[in-house]
Amino acid sequence: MRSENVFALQQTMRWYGPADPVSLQDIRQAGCTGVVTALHHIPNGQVWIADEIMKRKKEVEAAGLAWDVVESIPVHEKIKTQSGEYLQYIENYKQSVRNLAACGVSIVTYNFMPVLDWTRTDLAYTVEDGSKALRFDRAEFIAFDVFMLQRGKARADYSDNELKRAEERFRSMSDKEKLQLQRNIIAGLPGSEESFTLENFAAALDAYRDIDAAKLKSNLIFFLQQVVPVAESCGIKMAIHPDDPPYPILGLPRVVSTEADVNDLFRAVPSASNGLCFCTGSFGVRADNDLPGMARRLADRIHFLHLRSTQRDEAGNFYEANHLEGDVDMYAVMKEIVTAMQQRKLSLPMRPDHGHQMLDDLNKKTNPGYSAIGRLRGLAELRGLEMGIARNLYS
Ligand code: DNO
Repeated sequence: MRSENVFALQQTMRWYGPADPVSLQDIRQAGCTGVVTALHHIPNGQVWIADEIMKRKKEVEAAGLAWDVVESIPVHEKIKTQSGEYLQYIENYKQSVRNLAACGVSIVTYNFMPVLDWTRTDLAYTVEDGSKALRFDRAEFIAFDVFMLQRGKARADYSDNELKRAEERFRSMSDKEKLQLQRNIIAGLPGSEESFTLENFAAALDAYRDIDAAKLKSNLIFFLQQVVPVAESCGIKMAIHPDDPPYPILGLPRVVSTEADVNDLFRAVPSASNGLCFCTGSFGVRADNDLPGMARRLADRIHFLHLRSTQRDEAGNFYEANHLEGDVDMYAVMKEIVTAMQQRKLSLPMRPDHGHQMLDDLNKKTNPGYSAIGRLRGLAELRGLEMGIARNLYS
């Protein structure tokens, strides 16, 4: 039972649209009141027209759900590198933001990771209970970078020990495993709007030849300076998603990995519409990210939450742990969120981010990380945690 005067999280799940094997009804039965979705069929860089937005909105509403959060309007690579028609792409982005506002959608999630969105090496890592999780294996990742991609400056990014381990791993892999690894890294995980082959991937990396972290951050700030005033004027909250994993990869800079990074963006464009998607799974891969402290200190700018945990080891590997286990102190984070919502007098949308493939879903074709039952388990656990904390604090 929820107390009427306590602000509680709005529970949502990501829905990939009509082709998603998880239906809107499944999501509703999981206890959600809304979905987070995007118009994945519109090519990256083009305007999302109102008709298309309304069509999706009506479809969601017909299932008894709301659509308040977009994840994501992708930021075109030309905007990140400030090349070619980037000013036109920024204009298109602004128009999509205006059209979403006119259709009553209020939060836009996006990221500014060069070339690749989120990155894992293994999409079916079996954990001890037999369910399957997503995993990042550092030796395999280095093996891809150094021996498969054969990136020119790759070796300089790793220690001798790491290179040795990567070489051993590479030698032990079959051709099939190598191909699978390559696909996992560059063919595009669910929600990534780009997909590469080994051939065109090198060219995509090359576009960043002269772009270091300072330049990428200034390109991001330029983008925000253009888009945030439009968002503010039409009541949209922009929510940047952190880098996953939260450090540079494949020689590409990443600039949304720490609290200091986020504060740079907030200082540069000090509008409440310039906000954050607080993703505990992404930030949580770095031991130096203090998640409860970040949830408290960044609270005013958090517009959307991805709640998930990861388990690291000393070798730099991590896998996606159960939502209440792993390195993220979900109790402490949730306490900050519940408190912040009462102070801000608003309900924040959240989604259980990813989940293990388990039970019946082990025999189904699922979007990696986005099967129904694992996310249902995560949501149920998070919902209970939230209620326990809220009752304890406010009743
Ligand atoms: C992965 C997702 C990301 C996220 C984008 C936001 O599961 O959290 O793909 O949607 O980075 O733009």
